[in-house]
Amino acid sequence: MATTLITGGTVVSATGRAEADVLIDGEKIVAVLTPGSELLGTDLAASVDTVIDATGKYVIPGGIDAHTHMQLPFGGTFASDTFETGTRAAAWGGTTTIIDFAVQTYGERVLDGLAKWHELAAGNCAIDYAFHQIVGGVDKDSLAVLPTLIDEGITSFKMFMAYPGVFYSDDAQILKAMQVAADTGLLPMMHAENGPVIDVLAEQLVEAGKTTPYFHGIARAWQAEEEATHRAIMLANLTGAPLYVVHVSAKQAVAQLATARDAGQNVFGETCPQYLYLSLEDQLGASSEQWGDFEGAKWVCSTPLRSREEGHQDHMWQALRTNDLQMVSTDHCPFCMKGQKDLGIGDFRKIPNGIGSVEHRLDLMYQGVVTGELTLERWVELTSTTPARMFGLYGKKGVIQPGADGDIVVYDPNGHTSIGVGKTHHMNMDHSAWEGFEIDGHVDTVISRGRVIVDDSGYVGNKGDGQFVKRGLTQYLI
Ligand code: DUC
Ligand code: ZN
Ligand code: ZN
Repeated sequence: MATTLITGGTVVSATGRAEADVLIDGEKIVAVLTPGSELLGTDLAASVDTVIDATGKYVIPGGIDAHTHMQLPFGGTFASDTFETGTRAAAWGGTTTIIDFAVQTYGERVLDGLAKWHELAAGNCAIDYAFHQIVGGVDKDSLAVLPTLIDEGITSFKMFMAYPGVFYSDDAQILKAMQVAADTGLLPMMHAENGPVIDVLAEQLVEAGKTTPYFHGIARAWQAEEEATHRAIMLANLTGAPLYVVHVSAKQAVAQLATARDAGQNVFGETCPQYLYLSLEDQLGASSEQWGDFEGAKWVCSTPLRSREEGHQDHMWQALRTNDLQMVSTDHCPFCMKGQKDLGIGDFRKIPNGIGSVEHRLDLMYQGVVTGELTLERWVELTSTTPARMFGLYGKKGVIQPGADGDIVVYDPNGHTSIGVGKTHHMNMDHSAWEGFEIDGHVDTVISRGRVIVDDSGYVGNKGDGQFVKRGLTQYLI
């Protein structure tokens, strides 16, 4: 088994940092050593297969992106990253595990949807992967099958309060599924937006001739997010189930989560880089020579980008500091402008919803360290350690300690990353939602289960290196 020693770096965890050398044997971390330690011999470097010099750099646990949608069927098309292209892009950006959403569409059986997802991913991934289950039809069959998912290593499932006629669940369905969660330990995840209300507002806007991407953000008002978040919290409270709210973007929704958490309820929230950096005014309202006022379609996602004037972005950063929000995932759901997003020219309701970010999450969040929004430790906690604990991977993933997988990123705080098509961009999309973003740091080396998959020469891994990981129950409950 090959051995690798990472020397001279600063190992950063969720709780602190220290100068330390990390020894990997085969796929596992076997030692974290004080520099100069002779515990394993007087010249350890001479006895290992590979030495990685991390002097002046941070050594962090590989990123875990707990919210991706490779190949998601949506809006009459499919998310443009396959498991192959999407996980390779993730690797470039220092993410060594994704948790993707297996999809049960309405009328389909959950286990058939899950089998399809295994088929799509198996043998194609550059990094390890796990699944949540989307339940697009809460019915007798899906309620009966949900508990059996735990043995499959799928310990969380997502429901939608939005998208009537597509993935939507009504309150009665949500209540029943949450009862199952309360009984079994499954973690329900919620897309919390009041879909029926949004659909009426969207229809009224389009009828009034307000059809550009900007109005996607107007139709998906923060009140619809706050109301649904509150309702989901109440249903969880009633049933005793925990609750994880995905892609929180409205400050009022954060307040709902914070109130419930202060009262001792097991509710959690993630946000995404787009809700920290981008806005209704600047992106959804953008125009360009190529696309005119359809330019904003690049940033059509749901929940939507919120108004900067209303202060949502600053509030999201604050909530990450105070742990009112616990994690940052991407909701990676890429669509090209040509042939996909352009389906919605003349009617924003037909724009496939989603932004591609899986490659850039670690960098974008590191920039928050540079600008003073986050500490280094909180960066690691938000992007790796809490995702591992939240979704039953901790110990194997999310931490640099003996026994854990050798999933490690060497990050250079003196490096630089320019994001954009033709620069740093490996996702299968014809544009970047992050074009022009400059990061004062750089992913230098990425190691996945002991194997270097990204180094100075670029991506050096192979399709199929990544394995399916069975997850345990959440390790994050109060
Ligand atoms: N939101 C998105 O932006 N895309 C896919 C599904 C979702 O909930
Ligand atoms: Zn969603
Ligand atoms: Zn999503």
